[in-house]
Amino acid sequence: KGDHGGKELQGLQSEVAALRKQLDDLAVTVTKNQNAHLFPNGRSVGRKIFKTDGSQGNFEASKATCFQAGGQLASPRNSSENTAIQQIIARHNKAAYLGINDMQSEGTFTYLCGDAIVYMNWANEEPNNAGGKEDCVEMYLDGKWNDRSCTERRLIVCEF
Ligand code: 293
Ligand code: CA
Repeated sequence: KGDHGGKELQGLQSEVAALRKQLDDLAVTVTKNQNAHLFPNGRSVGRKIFKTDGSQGNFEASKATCFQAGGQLASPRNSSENTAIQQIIARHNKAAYLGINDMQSEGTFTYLCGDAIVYMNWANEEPNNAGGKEDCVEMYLDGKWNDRSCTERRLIVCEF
């Protein structure tokens, strides 16, 4: 057999080196594309991406728009995600609905999947269910939350 095995090892080693180079190139390309598509209306937090298309709609329209885009309404699960959404809406000077509501059970706020919320950032005295008809949640420009009627017109911010 001689050094047949040695040649095979050499071949594999150069193949691994070539793949490593391809992976490095791919990482550069992905980062560049990420930066391009986040500019200027998106933000990334960990593996989550928040983005607006600049359009507006009521809660159901906003929810549908995000779903059709392959995402869902922005649903902040911690303060970093909340800040990312806040930066987007501040830039557009317009509050946005979150993917959170208490339609199912008054006073119990859940994500669209039905799970109870794990993070909240209510404004003072909220949620107050004003007029007995505030089942949706909007984020103000300062990042604080207010329960609100689902029929207002708000900036559409999705997460992916
Ligand atoms: C009431 C009292 C206000 C508050 C408002 C919102 C409506 O009008 O202080 O800002 O409700 O909670 O969603
Ligand atoms: Ca309210």
